[in-house]
Amino acid sequence: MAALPEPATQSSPDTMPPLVPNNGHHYNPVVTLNGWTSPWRMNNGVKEFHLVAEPVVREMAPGMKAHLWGYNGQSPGPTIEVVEGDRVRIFVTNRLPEHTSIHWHGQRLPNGMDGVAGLTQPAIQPGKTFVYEFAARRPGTFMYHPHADEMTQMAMGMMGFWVTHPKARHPLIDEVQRDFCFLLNSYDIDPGSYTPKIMTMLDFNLWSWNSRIFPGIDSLNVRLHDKVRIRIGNLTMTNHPIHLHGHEFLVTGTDGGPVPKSARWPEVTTDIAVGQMRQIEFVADEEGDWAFHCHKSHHTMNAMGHDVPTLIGVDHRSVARKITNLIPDYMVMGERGMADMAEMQMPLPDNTIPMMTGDGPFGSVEMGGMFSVVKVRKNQKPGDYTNPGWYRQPSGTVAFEYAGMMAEPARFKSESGKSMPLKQKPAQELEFQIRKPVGHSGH
Ligand SMILES: [Cu+2]
Repeated sequence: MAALPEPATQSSPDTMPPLVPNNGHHYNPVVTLNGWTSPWRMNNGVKEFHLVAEPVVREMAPGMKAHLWGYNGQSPGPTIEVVEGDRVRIFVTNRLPEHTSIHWHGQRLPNGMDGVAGLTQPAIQPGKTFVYEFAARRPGTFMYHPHADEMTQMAMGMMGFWVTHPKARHPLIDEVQRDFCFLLNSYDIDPGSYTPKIMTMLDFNLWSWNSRIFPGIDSLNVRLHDKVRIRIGNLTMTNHPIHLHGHEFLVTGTDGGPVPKSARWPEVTTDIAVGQMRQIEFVADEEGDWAFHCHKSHHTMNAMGHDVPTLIGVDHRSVARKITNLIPDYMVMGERGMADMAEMQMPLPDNTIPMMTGDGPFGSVEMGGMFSVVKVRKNQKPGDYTNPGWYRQPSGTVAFEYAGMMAEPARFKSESGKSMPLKQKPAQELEFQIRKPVGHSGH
């Protein structure tokens, strides 16, 4: 047992079933969205894990692969799941071309185990293995990531989730039937290329959950009336207001610990700032396919250019005719909005997916990025996480097209200005003609 534990690797980007503990304290294990939990071995009462930092190929969605850095074959790395009070030993082997370290975000631990290269330990050089060892003192929701060349290594996908279950019934940690977790991360990968641009600071083009983008993100499948917990950590460079349809939830915990019951309030959207984690909980008591997504509308899009002019209302048919003479494949788009993007068959470069896509039972969902669906079903068996397919709404409960007579709309006549009435009547409406200046002295 003195030797290193065999590192487990995962080649599939699918959501793996929960890892039910076969030794130690029993708990309801988490399900990592499009991820997995690391197995461990017991060694004289210590839970031993082996993480290998290495280059990986991550399928971000069917049809798009990224060359990332991660742990044990995937980005993010495996979820580490332990119980409060467990003594944990983690071997970290570095197979990257540069040095690294791992910081255990949110943990109470001896200072020298905090993983800040240069500050609390020497960096782990390529080819070397370091050992971290501490007790999981506090139950809750945590994450891990490098604290060495952090900008590069996080932009390349190095991160993972950590859950510490309470060792006994905890007054602030409820038992739940479903416990999901995932990290918010983002990449800047030009269409047709494979490696993230690590110098990007804000204008990322792929907004992902566990390095997956819609329609590559699995649905969260639960049974009607299940109590559901979803744990989310943000390792991007901006905040994400995460929004659930059809239910209200409580924020029951953060990476700082469980929230006192008196301090919880209902939400349908919770903002998760950079470096924060949120635990949300709700009773899934409405059957259906409920959208679950970041509420920043640009974060539910896939690779797109942002420096494109708005063309709504512009008639550019005559321009298009001239361009088509030069570029026969040229397509007019954007005149009526961008929804055409979801359906158009424009040739894409290899290794990218459309900006907005995803076929639902009623047509294109016109989404990408940070979007998934919580599927609540009466017939979902306890412990069954398989996808039940599309929800079939009872007849008469789906929005439908009005086929009656159209009345002339009654226009509301403005009566504004009563609270602070103007002294004089407003000036007559004027029509302006704007001429742009020509050169320095022109008007
Ligand atoms: Cu977002």
